Amino acid sequence: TPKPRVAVVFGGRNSEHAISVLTAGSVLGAIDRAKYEVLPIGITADGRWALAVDDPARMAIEDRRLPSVEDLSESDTGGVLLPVSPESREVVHTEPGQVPKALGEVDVVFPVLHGPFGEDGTIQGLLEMSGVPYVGAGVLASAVGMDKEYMKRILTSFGLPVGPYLTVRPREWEVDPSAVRKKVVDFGGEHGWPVFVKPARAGSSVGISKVAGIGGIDEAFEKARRYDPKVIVEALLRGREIECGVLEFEEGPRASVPAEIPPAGEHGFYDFETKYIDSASGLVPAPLTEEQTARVRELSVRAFEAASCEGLVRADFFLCGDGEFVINEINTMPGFTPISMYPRMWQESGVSYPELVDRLIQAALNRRTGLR
Ligand code: G1L
Repeated sequence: TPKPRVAVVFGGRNSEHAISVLTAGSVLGAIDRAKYEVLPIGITADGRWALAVDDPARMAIEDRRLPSVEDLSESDTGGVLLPVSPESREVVHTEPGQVPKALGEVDVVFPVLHGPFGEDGTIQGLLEMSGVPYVGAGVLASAVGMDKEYMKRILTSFGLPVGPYLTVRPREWEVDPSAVRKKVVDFGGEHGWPVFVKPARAGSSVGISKVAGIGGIDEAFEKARRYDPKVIVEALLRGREIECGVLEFEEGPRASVPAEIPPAGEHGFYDFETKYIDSASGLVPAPLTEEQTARVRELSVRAFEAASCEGLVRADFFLCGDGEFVINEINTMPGFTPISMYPRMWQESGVSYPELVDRLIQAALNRRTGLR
């Protein structure tokens, strides 16, 4: 029987292009070539889709230079790969090594894309239309994972503890900014200063401000609104930062050993570099009691279920002074190089990086052929 063709789609038009290429390099290096045929598909910074060289070594930082799809493309596909129905696959099937003309020519897609059009449900929708299974969260869970407001609403409705927050919709700010200022001041008065002002939907830590009082509100809103006109205000949660990975097994989702992120440096919050590059500082496993460990693992699996996740999710918590966990966010596309927290938590739980990649691909392949 022919090997399943796995398309690893990476790059894209976003500020985290290089992180995506680095991650795709790790994934490509870990996929079992005896079991799968691999198709690396890069999206250039200006949005062209291209078959990339299948050489993980060229997808690393070299001479302090970040990798980009531009330097890796073999041949353009001539635009976005079009969705085709599964039936037309026989007609258009491409030989190994050739440029595919449609997304339907692959058996499973492994998306490694950040931010808008990557982890927000849009590429997942394109893949649904193509009839191609893909690794990770579906349209709904991806969109929920991207929108801090709906993430909190859904987690809350499933009985999960979330921190205090305020949503400011686009028109509210546009029509009556002084009413919004008052709401934020009342919120700060009730939950304490500083508060965080964040774009409701943004891939990473961009557009976030720590606001100490009324004077900082306008600047923070202008900054957040550059990324999303919907803004969320959050209280500063004091507590230890604990993370936990959930992975889908044949029998259902399971939680990894949790990890602890030591208090952040100068930015005052867990910034982009810490998250994707410098995750080596995380403690795995987190020094927690047996009860705390059991609790955070249980909450993580419940968060996976609440958002209808598939494949995997990383759930991030604060362990507050009262001993209670508060869920800060879920991430359907967590940092995913071998030194990132999610793979490290699974490594410590007995699942190696290549095993993790294989499990995720298998879960995706089983999905369409099984019940869905
Ligand atoms: F496909 C998975 F496994 F679901 C998956 C895909 C992508 C997990 C994690 C990621 N991560 C990334 O793509 C990224 C961290 C490079 C950007 Cl969101």
